[in-house]
Amino acid sequence: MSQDLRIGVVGAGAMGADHIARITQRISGARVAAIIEPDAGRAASAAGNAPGAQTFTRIEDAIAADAVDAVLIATPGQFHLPVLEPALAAGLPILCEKPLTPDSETSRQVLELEQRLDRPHIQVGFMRRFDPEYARLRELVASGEAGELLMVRAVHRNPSVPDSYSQTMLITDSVVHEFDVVPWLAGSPIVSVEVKYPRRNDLSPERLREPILVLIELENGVLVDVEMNVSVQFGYQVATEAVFQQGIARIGQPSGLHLWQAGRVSTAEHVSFTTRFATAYDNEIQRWVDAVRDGRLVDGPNAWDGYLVALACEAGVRALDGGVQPVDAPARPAFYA
Ligand code: ISE
Repeated sequence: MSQDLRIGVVGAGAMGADHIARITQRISGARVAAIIEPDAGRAASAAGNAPGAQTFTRIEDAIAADAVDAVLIATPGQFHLPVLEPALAAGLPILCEKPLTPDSETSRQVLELEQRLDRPHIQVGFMRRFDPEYARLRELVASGEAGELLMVRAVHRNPSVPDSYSQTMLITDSVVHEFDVVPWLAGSPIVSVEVKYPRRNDLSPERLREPILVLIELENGVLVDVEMNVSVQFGYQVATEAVFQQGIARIGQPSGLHLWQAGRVSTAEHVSFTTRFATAYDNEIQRWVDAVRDGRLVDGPNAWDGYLVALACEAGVRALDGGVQPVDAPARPAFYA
């Protein structure tokens, strides 16, 4: 492909606007050709960051106008299916922000539609796989340099959450990332999920019972504990400690500048995932664009990975009410190997 890839970005909320600015300013080989957003104000303000982009209110219209070569879906999860269906029917490559869809049944429908095409067309936006520290940790696990991986201790801390954030979103909007990245790091699928409740943070919004401790068991016996905490107040922190036979590896904590000054040591910390994972998002989008341009279409988590995460989320939501909840995943079809 000699011309820039023409991307249609669907949804110009916070994440969509961030991707529009990223594609325009930092990604090579692609441009935002269309912004698909029903809210005219949002569309206009995002278009300010995408010179030459057309605006549409429906993906079908952008496809009919032959305005796009590929689609980046950045709407909330419940709006993904109505965009995935026409984009797949048009045979367009897709980068779909997490989650693929909000439940395993609709994710399965997406898999069926995608398998009518010659090869996978959907990449799912689990950006942590593109974070350099996570990538390094994965290499360490795979190399065996520190021996076998035994357990993983993870923290996932948000300063606060919006009013729309509900109890189940602790799992479906937040731990969803660990459900993708942990099996990828450890090279083994999730077999069960359990949730424990420590003392509640009185500073949490009244509707939330949190923090929570999520225990994830992998098929290879590795046990993962995730502190999911969305009222931590001080900043945004995603960190992992991996315990090996012969060593300990830690990533993500702290993630900012260390400053020794005036008799104090201080470290800057992120306050949002958009800055904490800025490099990961840049890498993710550049690698997707490169893959689409050279015909591979996907370079990262695919729709089957998105489906596995949907199954884990359903177990996680059940686990909010107690018990060890199994995750029964079917074998990966050859189409998604
Ligand atoms: C948000 O939607 C994200 O995807 C962030 O990565 C995560 O840390 C946060 O908890 C979610 O609400």
